[in-house]
Amino acid sequence: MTLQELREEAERLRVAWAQGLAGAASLDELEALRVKFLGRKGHLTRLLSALKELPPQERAQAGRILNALKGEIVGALEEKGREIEARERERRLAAERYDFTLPGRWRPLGHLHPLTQVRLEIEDIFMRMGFDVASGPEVEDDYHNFEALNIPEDHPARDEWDSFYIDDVHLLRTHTSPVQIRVMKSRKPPVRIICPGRCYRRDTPDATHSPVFHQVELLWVERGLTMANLKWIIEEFVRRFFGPGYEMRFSADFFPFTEPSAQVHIHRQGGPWLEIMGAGMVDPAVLTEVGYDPEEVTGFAFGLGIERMAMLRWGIEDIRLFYQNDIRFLSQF
Ligand code: 2NM
Repeated sequence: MTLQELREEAERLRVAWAQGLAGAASLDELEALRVKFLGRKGHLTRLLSALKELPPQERAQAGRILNALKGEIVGALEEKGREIEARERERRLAAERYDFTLPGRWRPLGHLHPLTQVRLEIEDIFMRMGFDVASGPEVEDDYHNFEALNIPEDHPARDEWDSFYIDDVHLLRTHTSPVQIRVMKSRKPPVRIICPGRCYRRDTPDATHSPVFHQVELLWVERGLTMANLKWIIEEFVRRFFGPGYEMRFSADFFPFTEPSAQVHIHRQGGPWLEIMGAGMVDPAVLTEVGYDPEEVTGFAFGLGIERMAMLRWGIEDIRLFYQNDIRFLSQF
């Protein structure tokens, strides 16, 4: 090869390079172009290795020509690379732009079941008054569900027609009182607990009965407690749960596990008297059974139905609505 031929070849390369550069639109294409000209087997590299075929006195000049071309190519590569990067960044940013003035997309939201709402609210009221929330098994034994609660052998609740028996001694608990027996047996007084939970009774379903229902029972055992303390607690509960303006009335009742026992009613001006719970002073026989000394401590308890509270609060007339999972009903709460 002669110097003249090398000059011409370099000129053709410059033209080819300029065309290639003009057509490169991405970083990948630019890299391909770099390999094509500057790579190990690239056009310019091939021409540089042809230098040694020239006569020694021409090599320096040929070298300057090729180095100048190489300098152009390297510089142009860098500049074009920056250009393409800037353009791609612009495009990315434009695609990422948010319009914060667009309205949000509506998503249907679930919520807590009305019975859960009522339970949590009752738990909250009593936790704020210093009560612990206790729980226990739903499959109980005869001892904790009946015997320890002073419920006699011939009481109708013990009949298999009124309770769900699993075997001779086990049954589905008919109230949450057995939890209170378990807690009293495991702790010394003072005891301040509420026991929310599912209960089972062998009832035929109708507007006010369900074989599965929910209760909250409260128990406070401590030295010196009286019926007056019980009345205050219930009055405070009524005020916090139903709101102000309710009158309260206790009337005599009977439970095997409390003495005296009472039904509690509330009413608002012009309204009917509504039964909200049963309550009483824990029978000394129950305190003795759990190892407490009834000469030392007294206690009181009450039991209420969560379904009943929810029905009173929202004016619901059929208990079965709580269990049918009809979204038209549930979405109202
Ligand atoms: C009620 C009404 C009155 C009650 C009593 C006890 C215990 F364990 F202390 F003896 N637990 N729950 C009780 C008292 C429950 O439900 C209508």
